[in-house]
Amino acid sequence: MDFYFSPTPNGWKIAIMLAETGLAHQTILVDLTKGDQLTPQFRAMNPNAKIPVIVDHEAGIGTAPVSVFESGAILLYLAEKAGRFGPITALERKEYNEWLFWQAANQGPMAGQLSHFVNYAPKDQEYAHGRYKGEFERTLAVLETRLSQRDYIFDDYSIADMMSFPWAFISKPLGVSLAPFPNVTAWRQRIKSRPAVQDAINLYKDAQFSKTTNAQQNAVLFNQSAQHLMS
Ligand SMILES: N[C@@H](CCC(=O)N[C@@H](CS)C(=O)NCC(=O)O)C(=O)O
Repeated sequence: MDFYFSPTPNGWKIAIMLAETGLAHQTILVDLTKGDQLTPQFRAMNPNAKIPVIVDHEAGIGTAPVSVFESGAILLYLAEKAGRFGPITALERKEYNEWLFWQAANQGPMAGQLSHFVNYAPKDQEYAHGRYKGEFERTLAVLETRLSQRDYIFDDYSIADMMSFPWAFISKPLGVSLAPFPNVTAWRQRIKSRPAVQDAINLYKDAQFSKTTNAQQNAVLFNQSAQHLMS
């Protein structure tokens, strides 16, 4: 498999799963600040022009190679391929879909916008910053309640945890304390201490872009419009 990756929360989700399962793959570093994700070749794999993407050269469904985009879809695909960390029964599939969709539609976008206003946007935007901080904290409260009765989102560690861990992992640099969320704090620590998770969050760590990205890089990452996806 080819794994198109950048050391970001969405990249880590898949890096964790690949490290946990040991599925054979090569990691291809995508330089988001240079716009590698906007090329026609990349957009043929992911029309949304974002990492993560995998290309499976030994696909069990369809004709290989098969490309998969969206982290939740990739995690489900890999769980089925590995026969681990995913749903088995129809009822479990329903529950996994709920938590994977929840992350992709709620925690991820709210944390991503908070990160934008903390790290990259001009500083005088209190309303937007407060709005996304509150929304991110709201998603932490959802996890806090869920984790009050169990160690993981389901009974055992699974792709649902891999999906939601990365943004909780970096809550402090986002300016959000986990102190009001003791169950999330313990869950975060439980996951962080796994050797596979350590390997994943250290993967290409030096390639992480920082808040000092320059104006040209910001133009690639933060001033996209329809024209970037239609040429
Ligand atoms: N919903 C997508 C989000 C993917 C995403 O936002 N990826 C970011 C990195 S964390 C990206 O590739 N950004 C590049 C860009 O926006 O140009 C998923 O879960 O896979």
